[in-house]
Amino acid sequence: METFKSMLSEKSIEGDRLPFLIDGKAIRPTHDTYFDSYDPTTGQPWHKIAEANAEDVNHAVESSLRAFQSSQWANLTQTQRGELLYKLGDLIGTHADRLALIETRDNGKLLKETSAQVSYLRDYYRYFAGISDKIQGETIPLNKSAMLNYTRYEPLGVVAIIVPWNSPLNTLSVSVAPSLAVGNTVVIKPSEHTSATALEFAKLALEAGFPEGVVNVITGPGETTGHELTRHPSVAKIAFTGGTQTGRKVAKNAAENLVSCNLELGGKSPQVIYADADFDRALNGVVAGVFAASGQTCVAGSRAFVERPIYDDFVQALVERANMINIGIPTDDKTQMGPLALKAQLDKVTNIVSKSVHEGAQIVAGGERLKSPGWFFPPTVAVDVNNSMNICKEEIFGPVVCVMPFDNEKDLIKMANDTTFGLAAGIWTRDIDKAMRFTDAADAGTVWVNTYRTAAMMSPMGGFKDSGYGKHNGFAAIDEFARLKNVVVDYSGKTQDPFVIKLK
Ligand code: TXE
Repeated sequence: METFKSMLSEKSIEGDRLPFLIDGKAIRPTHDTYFDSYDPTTGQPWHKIAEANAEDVNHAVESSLRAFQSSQWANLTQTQRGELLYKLGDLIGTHADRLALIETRDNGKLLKETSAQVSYLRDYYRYFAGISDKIQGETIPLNKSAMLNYTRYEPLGVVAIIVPWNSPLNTLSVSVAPSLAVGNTVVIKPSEHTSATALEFAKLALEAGFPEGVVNVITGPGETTGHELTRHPSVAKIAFTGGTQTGRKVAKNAAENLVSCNLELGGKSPQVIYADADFDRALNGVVAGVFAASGQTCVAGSRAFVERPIYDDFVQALVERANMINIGIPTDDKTQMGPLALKAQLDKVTNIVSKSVHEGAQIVAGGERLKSPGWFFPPTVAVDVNNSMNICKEEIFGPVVCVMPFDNEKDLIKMANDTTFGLAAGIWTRDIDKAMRFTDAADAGTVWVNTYRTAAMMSPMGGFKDSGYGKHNGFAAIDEFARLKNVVVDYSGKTQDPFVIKLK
């Protein structure tokens, strides 16, 4: 505990209490209310988080609005904004070990995974640093003479960013980086379960030179703090990552204020394995897709469809691999799967798996929580399942894969798309025709061929159907976090008939 305490910098910490970061200052909650944040590896609390009420939320949003309107921020050139983003990326790189360790302590993810994510973030900010002075509209010729018609991108204002507990720094960054590149300011509300790194991040933003108030962080539960933030009238845009039911509530608040939101919600993604696939690579891809991060990724490939001729062999090999996975302390380099991040998550996974047995599923690997301290659930393989069973319908967000056989392409596509979600899909085959037909037919925002979970800051990412709407990454993210204005200039010097539209 001590080592971790000292890793959270002294300025933001009062004992083990983490206040908000608003206007560049550590701010205590109005009613001095704090709640416990737990370490999933031990199941014990390790620090306290400040709980923001409506007044605190208002304070944060108004501070970000002032920053948005301040000349200190609004008058920066695009290149200067890019320089700040680049500096932020550098600082993330410098503090990578510390950030990764805090995140691991907070959500139980493997240290090697959080370390890789933080290194990626350094490059992520550099990428948007590069984009910031390349955000440009276009000149669009009109079929009319002596007219100039062009578009320009403008910042929106205050962007509210609400993120979940599975990859806090990563999920906040996919909205923060493009928001700042465009010239918005942000109020971040991390998950109440994993708030520590967002606060550390905001301090690095200050150190990088972002003016006070450009990056504010408030903390607290979703139903109160998150709700107040999403209904605040000065919020111009909401970027939400989390569960589908919460996404609906957020979208309702956005609709009430007529602001746009983007929703990165859950998934129940299919992984397809044809008999002609490279067996070992496909097996590895299925393992990586659903057991990495203990299955707590939005793109988890939680339904595997295996072509009948190799179905039995594939299930057997998958069970062997699942049983070999090294479960343990997330900071140990040999560990391959750590705990689940929350006790509620452990209960959810346990319940769904045990209920599936009553519905006729067979659990051929894992299936029950480990009898050790902490919230560990083993890699679990379910067979004799179908898409009408809850285990195949609900996003489990744990290390559980349902494996189903298929006999032909038509059935496969029907089964793969038979889900309310549409985030990602994967296919393993050596037949390019089959692969391409599947990429066309898959009802998913991202389709991977002979790879899985390959994310990149250049690739637009975001789901369809109950997986939400809007895109992160690449230039697509600029469209999400900017408004596009069209300007039409008539330089003919002529006066038109006011009652007839100009045709030429
Ligand atoms: O997510 P929530 P939870 C899925 C996963 C998981 C389920 C629930 O299946 O089991 O969602 O997880 C804030 N207004 N995913 O309960 O509740 C909340 O404080 C505004 C998938 O943790 O959606 C947190 O900051 N905000 C997912 C964030 O929303 C509200 C990742 C996410 O919390 C709010 C996480 C409200 N009314 C869970 N209620 C993915 N796709 O990556 C909550 N929040």
